[in-house]
Amino acid sequence: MEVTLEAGRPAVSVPYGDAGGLCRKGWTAARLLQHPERLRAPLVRDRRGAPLREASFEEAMDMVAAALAATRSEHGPDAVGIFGGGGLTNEKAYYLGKLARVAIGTRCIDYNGRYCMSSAATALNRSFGMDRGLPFPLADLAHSEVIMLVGSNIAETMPLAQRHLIAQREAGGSLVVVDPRRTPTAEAATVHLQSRPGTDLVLANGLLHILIEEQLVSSAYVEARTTGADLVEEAVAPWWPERVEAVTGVAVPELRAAARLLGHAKSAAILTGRGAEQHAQGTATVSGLINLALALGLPGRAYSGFGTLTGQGNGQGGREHGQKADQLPGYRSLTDPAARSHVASVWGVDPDSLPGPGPSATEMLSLLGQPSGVRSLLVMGSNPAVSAPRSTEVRRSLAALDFLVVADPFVSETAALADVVLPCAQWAEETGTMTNAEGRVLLRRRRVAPPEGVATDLEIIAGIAARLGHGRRFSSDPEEVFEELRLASAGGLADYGGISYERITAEGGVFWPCPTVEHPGTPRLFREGFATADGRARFVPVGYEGASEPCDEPYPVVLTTGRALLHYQSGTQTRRVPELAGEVPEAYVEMHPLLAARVGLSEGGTACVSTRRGRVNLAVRLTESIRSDTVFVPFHWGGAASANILTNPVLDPSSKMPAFKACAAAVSAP
Ligand SMILES: Nc1nc2c(c(=O)[nH]1)N[C@H]1C(S)=C(S)[C@@H](COP(=O)(O)OP(=O)(O)OC[C@H]3O[C@@H](n4cnc5c(=O)[nH]c(N)nc54)[C@H](O)[C@@H]3O)O[C@H]1N2
Ligand SMILES: Nc1nc2c(c(=O)[nH]1)N[C@H]1C(S)=C(S)[C@@H](COP(=O)(O)OP(=O)(O)OC[C@H]3O[C@@H](n4cnc5c(=O)[nH]c(N)nc54)[C@H](O)[C@@H]3O)O[C@H]1N2
Ligand SMILES: [Mo]
Repeated sequence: MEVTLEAGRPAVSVPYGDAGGLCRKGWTAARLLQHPERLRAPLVRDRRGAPLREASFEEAMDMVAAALAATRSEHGPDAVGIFGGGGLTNEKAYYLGKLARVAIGTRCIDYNGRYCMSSAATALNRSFGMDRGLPFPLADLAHSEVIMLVGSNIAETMPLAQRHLIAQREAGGSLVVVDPRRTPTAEAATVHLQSRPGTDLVLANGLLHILIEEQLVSSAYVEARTTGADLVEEAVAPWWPERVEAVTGVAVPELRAAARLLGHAKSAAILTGRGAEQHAQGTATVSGLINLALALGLPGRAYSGFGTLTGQGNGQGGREHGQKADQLPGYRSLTDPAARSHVASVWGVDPDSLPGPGPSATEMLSLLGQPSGVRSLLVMGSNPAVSAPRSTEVRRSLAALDFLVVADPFVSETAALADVVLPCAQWAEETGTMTNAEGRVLLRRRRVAPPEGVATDLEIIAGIAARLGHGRRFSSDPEEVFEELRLASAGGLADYGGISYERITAEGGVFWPCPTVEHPGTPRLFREGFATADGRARFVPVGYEGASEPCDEPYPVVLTTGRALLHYQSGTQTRRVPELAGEVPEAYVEMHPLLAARVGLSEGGTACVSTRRGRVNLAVRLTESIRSDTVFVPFHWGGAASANILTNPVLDPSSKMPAFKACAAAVSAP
């Protein structure tokens, strides 16, 4: 994507001819740079309840540092928290971790990737010993004989990547899509398994059951490259097809057809999206699908493998360099003594001074303002007042903090609750690296100057650190920060040691791990071995524990939530772009006409969707493309239309991922 100034206005173009492209959010993104609602000065509140007023950067930053220092001295360092985002550059994610552990000394840092990547990450680490979303370049998909997408609506959420699926189909390949809705992605599939939300674990075990029964398992691969297959064989034995049909709603012939497609393919890729992962058993579900991939002998083979389709702009890099509660840069563990001493030496501090792991995002938010919880919070790159589960309570507890500071280009729903809002530069106005869904580190260069009165996130982080007495350890120059990140990550799993701005530019991106400047980078992983101690991938037996919230009266339907093509996330950005908001101006609920008729609702009317957490009134959209026992609500709106008033905050026990994708609900006339 190129940004140029035309008569003082930023314009977007794509310099790569047919090989390039943008979705409509990309084409219209420059609208946000000179947007009338954009913040051009910090906003501060003189006391709780007072209105926000404009202030100078100096005054606002002094207030922030004084408040964080006061909380730390009165309540200890763990009373200060940081909440980051997977859209932030690697440099920022790395620096937020360093700010927490060095300048503040708090355990309490986590980020919105907990809502996004954590279940897949946990399962990938468990089976492969490392977590890179895609172990191969996206373009490889065009050559896979079979692709199975589980809970990913790639046509609307990664429209540009769709081209590889189209090429795959044109080359005679087959596409299996598992989704309770017949999405535009499912519409293009060879086989669409329209399963009940929250049952993919059963589906995975059921498909493996059929593969074993029909002798389609790749025994030589299992023997040579994996451990633990026996236990998994036992775990899937009770999942015969009729029983799987009863739980998932997918008919036996369709199950067999999908299993045979996979079992007979010379190359195949199994990929998950948030539909498979955002559940109370999200990690187990991903493990079930990895087991399936291992039984088929896919990981490490040409045009084959298991992967997860990472969401945010820097969803991959954002989860590698330390803004996660338990993590140090280079995907190192905060509890590993060798990792602590390596990173401490790069930072010039005593390893014993580094705090231990802290609470996950949802756990941190649920204790805000409580005696044992965080009392002063910095939010950078997220809008949890809209995107976190149980948003009504999250808004209440954000308001109960002693001090909230939010860095955002706009007054998001979270920023509106802050004591200080720091206006920050946007994507085209600052330089930094992002690691894409393939594990390829890319450089995004500054093309236009930020408006007067706006700072970059790195300037904000370095400014806070300096005011807390750590000025010499923090720079606001992205390349300097990246050079330090290289050293901090060197020797870790996500090793950026050999990557430089210069190389990224010359080579069109570099895939990690890349330990030395001579190393070519690693587009394809696991060809020879896995990142486990013995080099073998692990089968992990997983069992279904039933729906996390069963659908009984008075909540008889399943509510699932997700995305629409024209909006992005909590909507701070896309609800401000007239071309996008004009077309999809309000929140809605998708339901089948049969369900609507049963409860007396019709197209264009208003429905009340209620769950054990709350109720929301939404415009009705009737469609035969959704299961009649399921309703779908996008989460792009705040206030009274927020889907997260409804969602179940129950967490996956190992990843701490909330169950955004299935809870029990009722629909009625308001
Ligand atoms: N347009 C747009 N694109 C985006 C984003 C955006 O906000 N808007 N956000 C980005 C981010 S951060 C992310 S994480 C990605 C997410 O990308 P996706 O994972 O593709 O997006 P979702 O809409 O959350 O969920 C995908 C599908 O899961 C289905 N689903 C719901 N429950 C289940 C279930 O139990 N099982 C199965 N198999 N499917 C289920 C839904 O019907 C939905 O079609 O998109 C990225 N791209
Ligand atoms: N019900 C339901 N809830 C969900 C999901 C779901 O499927 N269903 N999906 C979850 C997922 S996968 C995700 S990733 C989260 C996403 O939800 P959020 O974490 O809220 O993500 P965004 O809406 O992208 O918020 C980013 C904020 O940062 C601001 N921003 C943009 N660029 C910058 C920058 O460079 N610097 C700074 N400081 N700020 C910037 C934007 O204006 C915006 O206010 O939502 C989760 N919540
Ligand atoms: Mo995400």
